[in-house]
Amino acid sequence: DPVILISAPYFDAEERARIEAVAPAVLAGTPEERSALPEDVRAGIRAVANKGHKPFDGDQMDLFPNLEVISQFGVGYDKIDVAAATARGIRVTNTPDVLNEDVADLALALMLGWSREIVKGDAWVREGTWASGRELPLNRKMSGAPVGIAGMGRIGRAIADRCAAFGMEVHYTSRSAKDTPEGWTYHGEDVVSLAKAVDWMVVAVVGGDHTKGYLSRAAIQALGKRGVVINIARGSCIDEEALIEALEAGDIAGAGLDVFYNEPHVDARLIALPNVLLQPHQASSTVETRRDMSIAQCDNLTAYFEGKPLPTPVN
Ligand code: 8YV
Repeated sequence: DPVILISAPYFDAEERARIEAVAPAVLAGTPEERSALPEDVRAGIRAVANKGHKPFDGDQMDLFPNLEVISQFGVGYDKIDVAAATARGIRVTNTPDVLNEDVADLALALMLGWSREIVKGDAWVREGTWASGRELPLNRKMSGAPVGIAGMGRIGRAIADRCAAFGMEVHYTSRSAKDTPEGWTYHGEDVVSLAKAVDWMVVAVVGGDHTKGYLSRAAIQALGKRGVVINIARGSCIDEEALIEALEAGDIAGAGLDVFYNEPHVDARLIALPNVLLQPHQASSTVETRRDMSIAQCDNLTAYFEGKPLPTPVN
């Protein structure tokens, strides 16, 4: 009988097989499918393997009276109601660290892709514009520019290290000052002060209620006309309405975004803007890292079933 609930439809065959190698599992990827499971099946469930960004709240937890652990595929767990889990004595785990490098790589790809107009340049060649004798219009230098990292956690640090390798002047906000190379400037939690100091703003704070709109309207305005906003965190971490208005008005220069408020449905105004580089929430989506995330998810499930300490607990 199943003891693990696979609570999202996004697992590929290999990831699912890895979960099923831990213990027998049943897939119910939506709230409707979960409520439709027979009561005795629900009572047998002790663990949830979750993935993606659909809410898993207290009501969902209550469908499974013997649920003890929720193992998230991903570092972010903002869609799991952790307070509700804790109140029910349910442990939550995530998959930190293994994705830091890929997420940082995508942040730099967005920065370089935006500044050097990689997408436009590709079309310039393919569509024959170059062959017809027209040069690509000049674009913008990234190396050496001042960059703000909003949130100097593990991913923020991986981004900052890459920016430093490009000779960029690093500024950051964070809950506490970090042990950094000399010359990096700490702005406390003052994201407006950070924005005033830089042209590039990379959002790398954790998602969740307490970081909703972290990059505020005031911070976006403080970035100024050369400002470029990069987001690899969560759509909720930016005041998206203020960002769109600033982009449309030319108050800032552009944006490179991997995450959105209402993803996968991206605001039509963003799609219409030429100065925005868009990606489909793919920062951790390499074969190598997704395998490591799957293993990390299952390591937490295995540890739980063997009564060992959970490798990466959240609560
Ligand atoms: C994944 C992510 O898209 O790790 C995260 O927090 O946002 C991404 O790596 C997601 O978690 C897949 O479940």
